[in-house]
Amino acid sequence: MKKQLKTLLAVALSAALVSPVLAADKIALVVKSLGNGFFDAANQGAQEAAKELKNVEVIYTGPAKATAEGQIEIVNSLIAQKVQAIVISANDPDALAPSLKRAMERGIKVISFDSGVRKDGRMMHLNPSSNPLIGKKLVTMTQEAIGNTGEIAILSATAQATNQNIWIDEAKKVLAEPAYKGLKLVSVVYGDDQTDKSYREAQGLFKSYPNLKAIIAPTTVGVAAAAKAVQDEKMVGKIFVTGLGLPSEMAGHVKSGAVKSFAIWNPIDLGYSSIIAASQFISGKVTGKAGDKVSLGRVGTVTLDANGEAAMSDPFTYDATNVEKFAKFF
Ligand code: RAM
Repeated sequence: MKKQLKTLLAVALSAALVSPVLAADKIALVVKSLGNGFFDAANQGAQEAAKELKNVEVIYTGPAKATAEGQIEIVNSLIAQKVQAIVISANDPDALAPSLKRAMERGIKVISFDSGVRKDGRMMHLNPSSNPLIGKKLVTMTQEAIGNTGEIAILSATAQATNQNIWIDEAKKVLAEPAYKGLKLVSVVYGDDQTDKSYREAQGLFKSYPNLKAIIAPTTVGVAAAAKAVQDEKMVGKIFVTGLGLPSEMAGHVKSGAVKSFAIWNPIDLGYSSIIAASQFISGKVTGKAGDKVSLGRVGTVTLDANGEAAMSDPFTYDATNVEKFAKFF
């Protein structure tokens, strides 16, 4: 009896000692909005990273609409839940900073990915690709579709989106180069990463600019909606759509001729890498200072610059020759 009690006590004690160690680290993946195929693909990669890391649980969350207010509410509740890390694609570079700072003061590791938070609101930002390269790509794809002259418009996501605003600025720099002087940017409109609003904004552009030749949409939601509007309004061949899209959502639009080419990086790898990066902060391997080498697992390693940022690979271009093949993946 005594022996049995001893064994029982020993088991209970070791369970008590071991269980805190076994409790999984909670990493929240906070996206701009739910229902966006791009973020669903990123989450697929994030869950893959969780499996690989073993003792990690990824909580996929985001507001219904792409607003900073919705994300702030979520961040506040994640602080209360005492997650170990927050990985966020921000709807605004500044508005999220105060609540994310509070999270960091409480010991939560914060990194941004895809769409950044300003430097004091996170420990690292992971760009999917080089921003100047994305700006250049958007313009060269437009030129390949319509030639050297014509009116063009941009259909973006939300007006405060960090990533789209940087890419638009980079595209404008390229458009200012002599080689592109025939491409006239007539308007920038915002579909807020909502399909119906993006569709209506595209229709608005057709009406306001009868000579419009191209729409550049640096958002997966906007580019698919604009291409559908071109098809529905029988504008195929008159107005071309290009931008950043998912092969799975764009294959039909390439087939219809509304889109000649578009680009994107691998969103699964982006989600995977962001979670692996966050785990490096949780374990204390990196702190986010310039020169830190952050492992992205099977994707490689990146080095943080003076701004605490790093970029992954070049965007990949899709057209009629390869879009079907990749549509299976994302
Ligand atoms: C949309 C989102 C996301 C962006 C992609 C290209 O899904 O706005 O932030 O990276 O498009």
